[in-house]
Amino acid sequence: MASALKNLSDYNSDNLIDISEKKFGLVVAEWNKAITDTLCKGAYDTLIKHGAMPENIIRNTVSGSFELSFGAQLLAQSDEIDVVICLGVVIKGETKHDDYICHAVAQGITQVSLKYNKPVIFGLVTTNDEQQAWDRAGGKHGNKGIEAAATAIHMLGICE
Ligand code: RBF
Repeated sequence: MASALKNLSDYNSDNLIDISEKKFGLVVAEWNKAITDTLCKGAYDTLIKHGAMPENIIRNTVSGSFELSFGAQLLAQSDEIDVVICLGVVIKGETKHDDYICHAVAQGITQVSLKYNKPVIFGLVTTNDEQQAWDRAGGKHGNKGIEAAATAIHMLGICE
């Protein structure tokens, strides 16, 4: 569903589990860094707001979104990590690179999630242009980093 129709940044924060002892892995792509940093801040602040300890949040960077799956695997394979959040921004260009990257990330992080039996959250913003990406990184369509963190907390509740 398009984020213009479904903006989860105002998620319902009732009945969230205690996450003070949960360990979070953030994997953040450096392509479109200004935007991914904003997504990351949204995710980090949301985890802290709901009781996560700063020392329980590990942030790793990867070069581009294509590398998110590998970055997720490095974190997910650790017994120390309960949930991984992947954040990237893929902007359409003149060629089909965006299709290949997005499909690879969707498949890759699904595989990691199933292999390590822990949630790996798909926080990939895929847009036609940079403005649409900013609209989803603190703009008129919310911040997908906030939503990714809220999804991570929700999934941890399901895993308990
Ligand atoms: N990575 C992103 O995270 N977002 C992009 O919009 C993006 N565009 C790319 C466009 C082209 C033509 C190429 C070759 C790479 C792009 N990448 C992008 C980087 C990609 O995710 C990956 O880091 C590199 O392809 C190295 O494996």
